[in-house]
Amino acid sequence: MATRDIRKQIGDLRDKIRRHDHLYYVLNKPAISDHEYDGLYKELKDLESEHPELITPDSPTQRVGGEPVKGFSVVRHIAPMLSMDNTYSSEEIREFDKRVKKNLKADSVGYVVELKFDGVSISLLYENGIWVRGATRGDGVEGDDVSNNLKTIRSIPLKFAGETKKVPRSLEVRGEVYMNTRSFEKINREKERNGEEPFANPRNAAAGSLKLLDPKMVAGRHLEIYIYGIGHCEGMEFKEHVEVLEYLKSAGFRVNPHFKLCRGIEEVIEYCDSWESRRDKLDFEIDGMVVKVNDLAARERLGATSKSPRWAIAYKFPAERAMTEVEDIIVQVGRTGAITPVALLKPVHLSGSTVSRATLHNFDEIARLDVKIGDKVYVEKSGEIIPKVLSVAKDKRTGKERYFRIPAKCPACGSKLIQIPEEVAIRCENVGCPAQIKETVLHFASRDAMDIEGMGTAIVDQLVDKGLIKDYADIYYLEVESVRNLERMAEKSAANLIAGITKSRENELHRLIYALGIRHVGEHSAWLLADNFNSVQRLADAGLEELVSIHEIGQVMAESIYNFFRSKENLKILKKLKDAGVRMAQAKTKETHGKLSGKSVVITGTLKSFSRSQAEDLVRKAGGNPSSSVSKNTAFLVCGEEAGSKLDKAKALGVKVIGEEEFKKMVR
Ligand code: 0OX
Repeated sequence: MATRDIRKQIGDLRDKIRRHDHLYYVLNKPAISDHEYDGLYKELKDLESEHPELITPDSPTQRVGGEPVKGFSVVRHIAPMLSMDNTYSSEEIREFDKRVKKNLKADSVGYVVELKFDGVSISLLYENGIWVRGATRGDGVEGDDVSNNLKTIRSIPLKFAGETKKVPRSLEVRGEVYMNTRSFEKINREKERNGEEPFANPRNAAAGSLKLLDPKMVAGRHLEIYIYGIGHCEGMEFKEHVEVLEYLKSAGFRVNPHFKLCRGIEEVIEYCDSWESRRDKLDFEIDGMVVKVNDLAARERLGATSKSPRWAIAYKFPAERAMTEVEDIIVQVGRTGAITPVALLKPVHLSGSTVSRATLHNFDEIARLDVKIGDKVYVEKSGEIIPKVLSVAKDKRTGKERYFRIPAKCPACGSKLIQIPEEVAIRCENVGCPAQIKETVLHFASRDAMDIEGMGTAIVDQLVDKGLIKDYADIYYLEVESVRNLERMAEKSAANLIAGITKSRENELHRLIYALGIRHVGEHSAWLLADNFNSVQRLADAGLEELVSIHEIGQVMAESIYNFFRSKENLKILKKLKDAGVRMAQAKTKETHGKLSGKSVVITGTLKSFSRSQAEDLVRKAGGNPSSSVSKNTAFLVCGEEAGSKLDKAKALGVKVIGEEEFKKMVR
């Protein structure tokens, strides 16, 4: 066949597949069987492998093409991704309306009310109707380029639908990636089977999946998306938000049908309220509604405050509550030996998942709530916070409820529990307590520490209970043979786990310092310690005075670090880590010092990883001068979330603006 014919055949097949993808993934109206679809796909795949020169990035076969990556590059959004003001009452919504009307000098304003999808905000960039890239919100100015992962979401068009009337030169589309309730539960069941920590909620599951480095794994997570607007647009004009939504729909994007153009604020409130009771009928989670001014010219006139646009507001639903019964109260032993009481509940459905335990924080809280075993209680779950017991329904008491007695002995090792003066917590002080070992190992392996995949509760429990490990250093001496026989451990997972452990030997020093589990040393302090000492040995040798001389290391933390390295037990574990080949040092970071030498740097907005003073300190360390006001002498502005007027001034003066990620790279 002539190349021209093959080109046409490939083009037709692609169009056909795109149309069926749209029918299936966007409109939920498949027109052919899976078998027929697979046939079309295979035909295209075969033709493309015979003619690889004809493969284009927008081909449906290129969705899961990317290989695993080491990390994501950072990209700058053309228009910043703004955040929204939140309200929790209809009164505040009425006040929002008053403000809008006053600013616009208008008697009535049309609002579009949408569902507020509880997922991960993303931005997709298209040029002339062809997919360019997709990125997370990040700090609003810059985000991670997660294109290969987003491409696995089949409802995201790689090319606008054929019938799209007009196509803009450049278009940034905004939406929310989410995981539906069924997929969320399925993935958590799988995670539990593999002995991994389940996700706390569908939002975390979606965020975690989007950050996976292997697109093939992301494809297996079945993420979905709803598109709710545009950021930047060049080469096309819109007058109203409803028109934008209609256009996006016509171009093939998945726009949720549940939005309403309301002609007054009372209609807005009514529509919002109607969804509060209907939300559980959806197969995904929403955490409220979004109210937006429909007229785009009016939006321009309203502009934005230092934090968010004046033309939109989120109406958040109150956290869901439910009543259930306390079947028992148990105590858990934490990493540091602190004992926490936990209520075991009769399972109850709450905010998209089943809740069967709730924290009671400490024994004072049990007394404050006056909660007994057998009580009916109200529980609440908001965001990723572990469910908590709000109050006891005392009118439902039958007289059969039992008091909970504070245990005298540790439930894990039987040691006597100790109440430390000035502390609310009761502690088990036995360093060999298996419950504490499990927690320290879990912390050591956790994502922000040594990041060892597969080292979840079910596996760690067995490793400790079977005596295969006595501390976290022992994990480096495990062999495939010894883990293969653990329950819920398939042949491949055993090899994967050992591979994960091996890989972690090379981790950066700050991860290791955080993983050691020194009391009071969080991620940021671990980072500072790594930067100042460059090796575990140097840190271990540091005296109290040297430790407190480091900015941000206070007396309490310094003592904790000092004591940690004076414990014979800990030194033994450190030696085992070293002998196992774990990287215990890093190259001196001095050469980066002076990178900002003599430069004036201004920081605005909220940064995710540092407080303002931490960030300024980093600037100083790199030789720069932190300043509080933007001028033409400012080298650059570091822009965090909810940036204020400094951002406007920097833009007006043409001062370079960078996001948090770029800043981190600069100062490290
Ligand atoms: C959502 C959602 C989020 C963006 C900045 C001002 C209006 N989570 O469902 N954001 C927006 O739009 C914002 N709309 C939504 N539906």
